[in-house]
Amino acid sequence: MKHHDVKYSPLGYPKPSGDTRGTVKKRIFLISLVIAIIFLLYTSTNLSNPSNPSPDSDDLLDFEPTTSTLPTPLPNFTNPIAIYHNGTKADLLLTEDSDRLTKILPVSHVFIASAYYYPYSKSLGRNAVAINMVVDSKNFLVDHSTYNFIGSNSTHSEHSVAISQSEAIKMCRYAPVVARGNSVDGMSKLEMESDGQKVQIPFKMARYTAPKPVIICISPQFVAEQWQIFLMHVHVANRFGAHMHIYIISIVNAFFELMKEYERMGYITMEKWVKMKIANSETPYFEMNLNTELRNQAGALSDCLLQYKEAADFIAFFDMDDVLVPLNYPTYLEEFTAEWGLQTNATSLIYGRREHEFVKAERLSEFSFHELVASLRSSLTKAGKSVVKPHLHNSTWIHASHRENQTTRRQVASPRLIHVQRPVQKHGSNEIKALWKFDFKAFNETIREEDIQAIEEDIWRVRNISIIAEIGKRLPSVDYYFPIVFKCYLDQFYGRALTECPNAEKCSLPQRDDYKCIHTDAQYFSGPTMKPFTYHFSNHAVWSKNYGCYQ
Ligand SMILES: *[C@@H]1O[C@H](CO)[C@@H](O)[C@H](O)[C@H]1NC(C)=O
Ligand SMILES: *[C@@H]1O[C@H](CO)[C@@H](O)[C@H](O)[C@H]1NC(C)=O
Ligand SMILES: *[C@@H]1O[C@H](CO)[C@@H](O)[C@H](O)[C@H]1NC(C)=O
Ligand SMILES: *[C@@H]1O[C@H](CO)[C@@H](O)[C@H](O)[C@H]1NC(C)=O
Ligand SMILES: *[C@@H]1O[C@H](CO)[C@@H](O)[C@H](O)[C@H]1NC(C)=O
Ligand SMILES: *[C@@H]1O[C@H](CO)[C@@H](O)[C@H](O)[C@H]1NC(C)=O
Ligand SMILES: *[C@@H]1O[C@H](CO)[C@@H](O)[C@H](O)[C@H]1NC(C)=O
Ligand SMILES: CC(=O)N[C@H]1CO[C@H](CO)[C@@H](O)[C@@H]1O
Repeated sequence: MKHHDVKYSPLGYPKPSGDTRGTVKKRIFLISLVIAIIFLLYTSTNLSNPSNPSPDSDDLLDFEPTTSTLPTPLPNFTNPIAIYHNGTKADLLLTEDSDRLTKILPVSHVFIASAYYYPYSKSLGRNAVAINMVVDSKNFLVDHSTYNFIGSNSTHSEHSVAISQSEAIKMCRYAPVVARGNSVDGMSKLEMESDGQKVQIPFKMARYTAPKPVIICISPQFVAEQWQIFLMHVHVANRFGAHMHIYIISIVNAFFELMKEYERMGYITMEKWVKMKIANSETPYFEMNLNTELRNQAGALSDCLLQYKEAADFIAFFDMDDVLVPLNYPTYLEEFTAEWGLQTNATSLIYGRREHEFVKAERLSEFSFHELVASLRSSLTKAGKSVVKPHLHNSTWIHASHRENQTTRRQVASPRLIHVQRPVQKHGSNEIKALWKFDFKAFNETIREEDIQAIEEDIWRVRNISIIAEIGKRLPSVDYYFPIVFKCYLDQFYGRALTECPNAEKCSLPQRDDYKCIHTDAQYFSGPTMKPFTYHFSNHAVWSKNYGCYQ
């Protein structure tokens, strides 16, 4: 894809407008990620009844039960204890930079982020299986490769072949891949097979109902602290009839508690997104997180697609700081339906994004939606984000699927996403403003006064709930991680040609005693050495208080 050769912007269709000055900084992409952020592999947490994870049921139960221990093997799971050296055999971890994109290894390592079973799928057929993974894409031809799997119920086992599609970018060794195939009725066990060897992996039942017909999938957040952007997004989404499905790697404690309350109220679903780890290996490998694009953001969004494939009418793949306000209709459902009506062969709607700044309230008690909107200022438009009908896609990428024929993308002229990647502190240094300049002018999107008022009243209502008012007192009032991550991205890859796989793995995130995070953790498993594919995965993800503020 083109974006390797241009200044890095994870857009399949780099068509910036208003970028005539060509300053590299203007091309910078993912600021959203700084705030909104990304990543890591995700694990199925509930094998028994995963299709209806009640928003409330898992809060405390899935909190880290004890300090992490060695993974317990699944039934029939081959765990070669003999070679297990405290998680990793150091001499097998390859670090030579010159080899990262070329070295051929004895096996291709695969990390399974999630797998879904569909008794029936409109697009995938009966008893479909979709496996969402990260695959070593330099060891063999990743495109069009197939994966063998065995699905079983109590009476039958069936060998099947899953065909795959990748959302690879050249600079990263590991590629996000979704493979899909079909298996038995009432599948209760799923195994991956390579050359006669197999390993059982966890899977979840796809969802058949969604809280709302429109789901907004939010890229994984790490060291998340910008609760003002969350409040803006969640109340806008709710007003216009969408449910947010938010991937989280790490988040400051009070913000986590705030989100949990919104989850209890049914506005959002929080999804644990975990780091990828190779529990053990007998063959050499490159570290996965370091060699995967942006914490496998594409994998998180594909997970969301696969999870709601049968349940949602429309799925939007946005960042936390990409806020869409419908222009012509009172709901997203009507707006997207009407937009599709204008081009019935469309495979996605692409909403452009305008950079925005706004002045942040320092405290929840002072948060005013009127004031926030009044402080919004618009700048140039950048390439957008996609909204899809889920049956038309089997995978996606950060902006839109690489696998989609670009001629059937419908570029929506207006409205555009209000990309609030520039929160301005009332007090505090706002150093990012100096490092990364935009020419902000008058706000140039439409939010109707009646909507502003209704959103304001909803915020008042929520803020009046005593537990939320109490959490509000502990939310951070000044930025801490936002400028650190932003500067790291700026140093590493924003606004220039990629020279390495883009991600925040090398960012140094200082830890503070007075600023703690909830971070995901999980049990990690590695299957036996299998050729060509050796599988790794996690299970039983938890929210951990002990992991720290890391991405
Ligand atoms: C195993 O790993 C843990 C955590 O990374 C570390 O604290 C411990 O020292 C390691 N033990 C050995 C024997 O390497
Ligand atoms: C998705 O997978 C199904 C089943 O393999 C296939 O029929 C369909 O064409 C795929 N859709 C896309 C957009 O690749
Ligand atoms: C197991 O799968 C086979 C093949 O799909 C099917 O015929 C059979 O009814 C299934 N058995 C159960 C118990 O679901
Ligand atoms: C899709 O529809 C648009 C407008 O309705 C038309 O211009 C275009 O040729 C169509 N594309 C295909 C591939 O049918
Ligand atoms: C995209 O669709 C158009 C119209 O159907 C077709 O001519 C073109 O070959 C397709 N491009 C690709 C890359 O499949
Ligand atoms: C708002 O955007 C439209 C379309 O991009 C443009 O024509 C108009 O001049 C802009 N208005 C302001 C006040 O910037
Ligand atoms: C919130 O509480 C205040 C005082 O406790 C009350 O005056 C106000 O009407 C409440 N607002 C809503 C929307 O419930
Ligand atoms: C393939 C395999 O090893 N299957 C075994 C899985 O575990 C059950 C019960 O523990 C055995 O009965 C199977 O033979």
